[in-house]
Amino acid sequence: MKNLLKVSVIAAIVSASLAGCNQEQQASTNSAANTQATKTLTSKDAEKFLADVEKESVALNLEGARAAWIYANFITEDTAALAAAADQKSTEAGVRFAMEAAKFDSVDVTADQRRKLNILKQSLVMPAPQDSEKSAELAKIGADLGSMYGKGTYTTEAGDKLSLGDMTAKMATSRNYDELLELWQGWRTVSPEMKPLYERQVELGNEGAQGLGYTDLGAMWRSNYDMTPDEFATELDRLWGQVKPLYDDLHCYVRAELGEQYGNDKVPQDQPIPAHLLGNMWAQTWGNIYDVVAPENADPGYDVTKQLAAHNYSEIDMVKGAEKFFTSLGFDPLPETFWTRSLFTKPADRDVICHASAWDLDAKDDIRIKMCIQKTGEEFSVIHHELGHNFYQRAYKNQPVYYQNSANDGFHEAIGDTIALSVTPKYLKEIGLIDTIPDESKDIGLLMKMALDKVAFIPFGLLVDQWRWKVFSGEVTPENYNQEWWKLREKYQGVSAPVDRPADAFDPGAKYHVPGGVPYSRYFLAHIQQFEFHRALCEISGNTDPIHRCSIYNNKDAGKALNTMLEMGSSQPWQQAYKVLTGNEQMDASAILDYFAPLHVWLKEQNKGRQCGF
Ligand code: X8Z
Ligand code: ZN
Repeated sequence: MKNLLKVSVIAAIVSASLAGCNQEQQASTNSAANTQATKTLTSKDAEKFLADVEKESVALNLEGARAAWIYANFITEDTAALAAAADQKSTEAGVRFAMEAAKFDSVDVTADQRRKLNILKQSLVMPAPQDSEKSAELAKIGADLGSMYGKGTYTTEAGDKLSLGDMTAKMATSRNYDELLELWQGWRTVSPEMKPLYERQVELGNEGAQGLGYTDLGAMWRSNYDMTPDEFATELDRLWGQVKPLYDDLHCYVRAELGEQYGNDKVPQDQPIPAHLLGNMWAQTWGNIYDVVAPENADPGYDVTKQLAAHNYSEIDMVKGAEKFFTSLGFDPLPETFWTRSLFTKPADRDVICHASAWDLDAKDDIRIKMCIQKTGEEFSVIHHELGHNFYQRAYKNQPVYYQNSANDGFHEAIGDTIALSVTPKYLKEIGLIDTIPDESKDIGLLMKMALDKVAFIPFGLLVDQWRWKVFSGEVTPENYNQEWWKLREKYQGVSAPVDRPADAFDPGAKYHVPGGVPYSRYFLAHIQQFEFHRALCEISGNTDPIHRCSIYNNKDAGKALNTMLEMGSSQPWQQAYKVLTGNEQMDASAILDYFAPLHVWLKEQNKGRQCGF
């Protein structure tokens, strides 16, 4: 339940990880206590240890994944207790494996063994202290936080009881300032009660990470990228620095348009944008306000949500549509069990965790998604996103269990999005969802819609973990959780709380991944990577259109190249996997900047004479 991809001991052990030879970690975990033991250990011992762990993990994985699946599909006190018990068992095993793995730090082992040992040491997402009472407490907190979020509702002043899905749908289309404000504040009433649990989770998670030799849990999370934790933080800053000028121009233009819509008294033109006006509960993607900011004369003239309705698409039709894209590239169709075991719609009679996720129960072929699908263009993209996880899981299933993971966690998040970048007008016409392809004069509209989702997301993708890293390191203490959250929201996104927040507010808790304990930098990375993957695949497919009009649909060469990277799993440092597809060993924002270059020119022109910045 903690993990969106694989909810199991391997989730706990491997899923957030990229194995790497992180010397710093090796040294720090090589405590005096185990120096004696390391003298007598050999590579042969490592081989046996790794084989034993592999066996134990496979069994624990299936058990944990099943418990987590049932819980997430049917939230009750009982299922939460069962899931917590399974999670405790997995986490305790993970901690034990990590401690044992550290005993091989000074042993001369093969490169492959070293990689596997490092994976064991680095990749617990929420490590427990070595104390069974505390590990039980930590597991229970995780389940309780998940339940609070999953069951959260808000009853409006008019008396309607709304789920997050209901509120999300309303915020996408409402242009009523007060109604939006009520929904925005309403959802944030679910999180204050999470705060004491979250504080305790931070304490226990830190204690667990420190027991494994890390300074704190944030450092442990940052150690999964085949570079030192500090290098990783610097890398994120570098990438953000590349994108920021484009973001700033988008922000400036959108703020001006919102000023026209709601009045400059409500949207002051020299301040951050009120967070409830951007069409999304967290202001993380802005595509839903495309109609408010659409460029005059450049509107492509179709709306995927309306086209899905016009063609009577059901939720399953949407999933079948997304599957077809993958099979058109040469991937095998999803197994029959995917269709019978997945959850596609919100059940009327029970609480479920609606936040979309993709699962791999057995590392064979029992892959599923769990999603309360809404019939919108936005959700059509999310379905592609989820299936990207499933096709990745299937591609690496023949790797040893240690490597059954993406090259780094950004890759897992980027694959489905990469495919969704190929959902272009040409493709929509090909599958019969639209009748005519808008001509080039409409490109700015197309790019604007895409930028509202992709470019707007990037600072949000960065700040969630900037906040958590400060919380984990103790730089930010519980009294300041909420103020710091808004400080970062203003600094990176230029978005502010529309009203003073109550003293007990815990607004980070209103975002799934915080109570869910899911690291978030992965989405930031994915938004950079997916444009590099798209550019590379388009080149392979022989595309001659501008990159934003390229669709790799039906192109088997592109599918083959993609699969070559996917089937590597995490068997190599991510840089190697990256190179296989893009030719580069370093992430770079030039692909996203090239993609949006025509829009950026246009935005600069629109912003002439405006006072940008926040
Ligand atoms: O959580 C998700 C996916 C599941 S891994 C639906 N995403 C992030 C979010 O919703 O906040 C996808 C993009 C960002
Ligand atoms: Zn995802």
